[in-house]
Amino acid sequence: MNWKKCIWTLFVLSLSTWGSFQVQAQEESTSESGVIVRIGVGYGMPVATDILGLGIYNRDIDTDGDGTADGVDVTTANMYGSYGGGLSASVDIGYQLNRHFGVLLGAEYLSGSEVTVEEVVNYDMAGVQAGFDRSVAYTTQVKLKPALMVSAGTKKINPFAKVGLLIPVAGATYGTRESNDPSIVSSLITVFYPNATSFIAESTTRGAFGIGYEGTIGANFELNDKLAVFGEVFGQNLRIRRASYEVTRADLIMSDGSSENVTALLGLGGAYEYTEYFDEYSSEALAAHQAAAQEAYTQNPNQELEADPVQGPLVDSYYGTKEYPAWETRLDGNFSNFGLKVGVKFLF
Ligand SMILES: [Ca+2]
Repeated sequence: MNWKKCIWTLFVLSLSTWGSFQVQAQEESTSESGVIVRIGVGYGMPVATDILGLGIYNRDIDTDGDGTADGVDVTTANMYGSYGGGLSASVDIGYQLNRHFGVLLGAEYLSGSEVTVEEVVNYDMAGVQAGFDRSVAYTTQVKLKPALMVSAGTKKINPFAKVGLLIPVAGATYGTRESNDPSIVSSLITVFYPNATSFIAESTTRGAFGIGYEGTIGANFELNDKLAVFGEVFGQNLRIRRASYEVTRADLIMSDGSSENVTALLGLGGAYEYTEYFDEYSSEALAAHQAAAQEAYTQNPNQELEADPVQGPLVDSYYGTKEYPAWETRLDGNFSNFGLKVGVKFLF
């Protein structure tokens, strides 16, 4: 009986000793602490939860059966999306405190994918596309990313998880609006510019300060004590409130190929060259701001605001210009995404 107990004890002891050797071996071969540099490239899909705008699809229909169009069937659809999808490149610099914990400060550049924000498309009875008016946009963005990283601390394949903040520090969303039928853009265009055949506008939207967050899981594949490659899955949740919206170009292209800058006339359609966004403002303050914009125009009328020298100025105020921005309450944009990143990690 006794020798059985003895052998059993030896067996358990040897197992645990073997186990502790294993742990020691891992601790010795896995780098403990030091400066980390991670360089990665990723691709994120937009997490499309927001309504960006409307898609309106008009199709000619024949209701009385005589073969000619006498009505229009309109299909209206929400356009969902996020401006946060696209290719990204990142650099993280940090410190591995021990086998398990590290702190990082990263910078990530996003080259955003193009998203369709709004569109109107007209189809004839046969379903052939005729006129369209389409707005698309893409974002470029630089984010700072402070994060905490927890690693399993294992040899060769070392799983990790990372949580951190997203702090956008630079970038903008660039929009392009194009139409091959300016009457869709505004019925006023056909009145004042009957020879206009197409319309193109470009815009820049800039954001106010905002913070998002990112969660990541992945694994380092350690090539040696100093060098690893990694793969990770990330999810970024980020919304940015608008600070300003600027129309940088609004041109009508005429049938003779010439173009006419109509930026100053946007106000006729309730859009403006330059808009600023506020959480709140009073009607009294807005009225004073608009009066100042009108007074400034009276003092210094600008020929650029005239649509046609014969017909005289269509716009009699600087409201909606960079000097006297139009005011709107805040909108925000969705920059969330979900994707994959691969890269290399150095430990110094
Ligand atoms: Ca008919």
